[in-house]
Amino acid sequence: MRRLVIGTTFLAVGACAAPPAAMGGAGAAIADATGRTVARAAVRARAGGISVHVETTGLAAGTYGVHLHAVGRCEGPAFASAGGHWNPTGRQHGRDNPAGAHLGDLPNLVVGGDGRGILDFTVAGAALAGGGADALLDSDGAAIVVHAQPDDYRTDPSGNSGARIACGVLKPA
Ligand SMILES: [Cu+2]
Ligand SMILES: [Zn+2]
Repeated sequence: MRRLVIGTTFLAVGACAAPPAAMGGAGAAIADATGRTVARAAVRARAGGISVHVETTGLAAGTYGVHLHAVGRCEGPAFASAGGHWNPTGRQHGRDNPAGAHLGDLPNLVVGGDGRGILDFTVAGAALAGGGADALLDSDGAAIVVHAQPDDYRTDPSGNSGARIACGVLKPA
């Protein structure tokens, strides 16, 4: 029932404001289990895929696995509610896995000693919206999740990237 109401709100906003822009991009504030925003993400539709930009100013120096997850719900502290990696093509995890990769697999986010890190990646062959079941923003939405450890780009289903430490729901922007 709650999701139905949210969906109606999005429709209303799209109808009154700018539908093309709403279909072309999405954004997320990525928050840790305490609710503190540690990173922001922007996703854009582009020819032949979607581009993902993640920027952090609030994580400890290190290397973190980051993925697009299949469900737009972030309930801490474990963020299991975001589901598995976004995987509309039915592959295994990781670009170095012969049976990979998930469309939601992204490169690791590297954070320097100043707490800053940027990730830019284009997911080829992916769709942002458009109503299809294989679009990222489908009926149950999508989330972007930061993990405690680096992704090894190979181990199914999550690259041995450890606990989910932060999560953001992607919303049309
Ligand atoms: Cu993940
Ligand atoms: Zn994956």
